Amino acid sequence: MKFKNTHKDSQTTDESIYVNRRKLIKAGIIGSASLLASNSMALSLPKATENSEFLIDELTSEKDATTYNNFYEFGLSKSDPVENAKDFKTEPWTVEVDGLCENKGTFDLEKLISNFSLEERIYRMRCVEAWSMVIPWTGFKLADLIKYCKPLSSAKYVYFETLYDPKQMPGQKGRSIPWPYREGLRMDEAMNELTLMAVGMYGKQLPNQNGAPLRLVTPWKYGFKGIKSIVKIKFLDKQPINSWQAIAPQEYGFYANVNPEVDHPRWSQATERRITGGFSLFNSRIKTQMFNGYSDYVASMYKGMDLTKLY
Ligand SMILES: Nc1nc2c(c(=O)[nH]1)N[C@H]1C(S)=C(S)[C@@H](COP(=O)(O)O)O[C@H]1N2
Ligand SMILES: [Mo]
Repeated sequence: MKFKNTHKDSQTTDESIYVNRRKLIKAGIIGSASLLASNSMALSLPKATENSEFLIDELTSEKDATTYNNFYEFGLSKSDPVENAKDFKTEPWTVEVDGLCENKGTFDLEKLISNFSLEERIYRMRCVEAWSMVIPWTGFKLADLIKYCKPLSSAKYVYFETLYDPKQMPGQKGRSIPWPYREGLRMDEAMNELTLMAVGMYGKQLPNQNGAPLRLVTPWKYGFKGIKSIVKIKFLDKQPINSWQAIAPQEYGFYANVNPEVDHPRWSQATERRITGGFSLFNSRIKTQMFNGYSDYVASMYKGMDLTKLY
């Protein structure tokens, strides 16, 4: 897949420091880079400012972020996806848009992406299993895709599905999850400026094990909301049920907002093990923040909701 160059800046910088557009910078959501259109994909990043007040947490090493994965379609252990997704075919790729919208159809991903501007953003990512990473994603805003689809006013939720192809995805031969993997967002969550459709990470095309060629990124929610290898997007008037909710509704809800005050029935969510890289895989335990530290961007969407019930 080729990416369109959507950004004027074209300086490169060290991976550990990035500076971004003013607004997102404030929340430590850094990024705004571009991918250059060329035969071999290349990424250009805005130049970082030394001693910037905007520096955020240390990035997780690319190696850890791409070899320690949950992607049950390729196996249940964290080391399975990198092994078993090697030959996964992500080109050509189509995305079906269906449900309560005007612009329905089956779209070629490469053409679809050319309608949107790509940017790079560094997000803290928190898995429900209480480990976390800091990852530089490249993607476009889901809001842009939604506008492109022209949803009807009756559309209240956006629903996503992963590819179902047991020949390529050996995990789908088992019944660990009701396949295909399913997720959903309320329309305001989907339109939130933090919500990205990622096509790359660490300045490169998404590796298969991280959800190539297109996956969802919602950094204020637990990792399982970040549905990978998306083939279908549907606009609904009713709240869908996601895969983990279907398996264990007492453990996994629809919202899946990171919340240190609401424990998982089997473990605490108050702290997390931050994976940065270096000598040991889990090198520090830190306090988990409400909405994973993104309250300024998302808390208003949940005003008046009982988050202990609507977890
Ligand atoms: N289709 C699909 N998407 C998925 C999963 C999965 O098993 N299948 N696992 C989820 C979970 S639990 C996590 S923590 C993230 C991990 O994303 P990463 O590999 O980029 O860290 O993917 C999410 N998306
Ligand atoms: Mo997860």
